[in-house]
Amino acid sequence: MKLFAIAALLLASQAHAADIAFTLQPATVRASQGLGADWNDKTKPLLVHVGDTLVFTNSDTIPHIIHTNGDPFPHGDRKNPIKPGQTVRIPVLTAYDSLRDGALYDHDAGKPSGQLFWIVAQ
Ligand SMILES: [Cu+2]
Repeated sequence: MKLFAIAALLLASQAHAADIAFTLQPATVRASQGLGADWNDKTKPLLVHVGDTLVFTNSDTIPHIIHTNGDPFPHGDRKNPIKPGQTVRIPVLTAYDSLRDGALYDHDAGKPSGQLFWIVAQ
């Protein structure tokens, strides 16, 4: 009975898994959209589920490293930034609510300078 419940949960979570695309626009575009330097709008955080894959495209003109403290996915590779024009697949591993726990942000820019990335992983 217990195994059945676990199997049902696994099936449910797999049925849920999806590729969630996010394109980081160039800084000039973000500014023109009223975002300042932020990567997206705090009032419209990117919604993902644990098990999904974030398909992140860097359409900005400079490389980026996504700063996290381990949630909802590991910190970006400091030696291998996401280059302009590059798309990477990032598995969403844990729940995280950036509205409650703090925005992710560009590792090199640092939190005080903005470049915040609002994401809610359920
Ligand atoms: Cu960092």
